[in-house]
Amino acid sequence: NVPKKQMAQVIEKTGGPVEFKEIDVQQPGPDEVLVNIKFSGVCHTDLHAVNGDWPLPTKLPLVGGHEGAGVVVAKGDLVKDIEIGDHAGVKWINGSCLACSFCQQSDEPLCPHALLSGYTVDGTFQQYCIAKAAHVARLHKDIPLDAVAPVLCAGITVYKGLKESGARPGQTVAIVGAGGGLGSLAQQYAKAMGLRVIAIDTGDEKKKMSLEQLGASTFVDFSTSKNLVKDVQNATEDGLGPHAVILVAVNEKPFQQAAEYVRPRGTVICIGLPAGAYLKAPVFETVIKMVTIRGSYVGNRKDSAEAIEFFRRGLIKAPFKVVGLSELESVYDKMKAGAIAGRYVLDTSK
Ligand code: 8ID
Ligand code: ZN
Ligand code: ZN
Repeated sequence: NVPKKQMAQVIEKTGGPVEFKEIDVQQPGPDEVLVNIKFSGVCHTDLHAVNGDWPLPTKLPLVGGHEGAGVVVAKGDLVKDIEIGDHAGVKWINGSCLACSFCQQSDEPLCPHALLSGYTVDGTFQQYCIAKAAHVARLHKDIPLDAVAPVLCAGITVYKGLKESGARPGQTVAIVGAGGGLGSLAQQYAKAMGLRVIAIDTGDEKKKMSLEQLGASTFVDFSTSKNLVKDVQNATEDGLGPHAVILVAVNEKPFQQAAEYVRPRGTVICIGLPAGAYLKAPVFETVIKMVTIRGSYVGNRKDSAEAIEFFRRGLIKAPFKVVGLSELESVYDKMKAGAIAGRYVLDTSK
């Protein structure tokens, strides 16, 4: 018995504010499921959506959110492989056409018809959310729904980014923005993959979390370091720099520094999406060091399943704080201030 009405966080116009209010529960279409969202992570992407930071417009009015974990409560006639009562995750990729050349080669994030949760379709900052059945993440019932929520965007994205970097066990990866949502999970995935981690971020809380909880071997504070390039390179055994750099900061500056400290033959993976930012790298060093610079965008369904399986096996433990769905605005305020170590997760019952 699905209710007709529910609570949601809605923006009516770009720039906000978010309003906590009652809205209708929607019915799933033939190839869709309706998921009773129990917990949803808050990703910096949700704040970019409110602010209108990117050259891609959102739907309006908009229910944000794309790290939703919950229970399937209704499904369309065509949905055969997921049952009511099953646990499921609503991800950033809400659906894709499954027919274009990108979908055919399992690059669903590149599908020109991809639906984006909490951006081009309503997302997980509501109690009942619709997603295409083909794309919802299947969650074992032994997985806690609060802790897995951040894995559904942050986890999948950094797991994919680490794979794209080509870094191998025993090598060193620098994670830039290491204390945030994506960064804290990136440290744990990197560790689970047998990589050494240099964490780059700022402040004592993020430093302590990185070194004591997440397994970083070194923390470099970007706001107090006198020479960031040297400090990062000196954190590697031979002083030649990390084999890979994972950029998850929401700031243009590090996107212009990474190619300078990455190791010869190293790879820079761009994931963070600061508004209006440009990549910059010295041509001379990039050429003679044979540096690779590439973008990485969420992950496909297989990447998602793999990232969730790492979590289910107990390899990924990243700190998160739970507050009510009604408190989203205050989470955005902390996020704007860069004051969140790890992730906030919203409990949709509060
Ligand atoms: O698929 C993708 N490419 C994808 C998926 C999900 C999220 C991309 N993103 C993007 C988001 O849209 C956002 O732009 O990744 C970025 C990071 O998201 P997040 O982890 O959810 O943001 P956060 O929790 O606010 O963490 C950002 C961290 O960056 C640090 C901050 O201190 C914070 O801990 N940071 C900043 I701002 N400037 C820095 C700098 N110069 C920095 N860390 C190091 N050096
Ligand atoms: Zn996200
Ligand atoms: Zn497609």
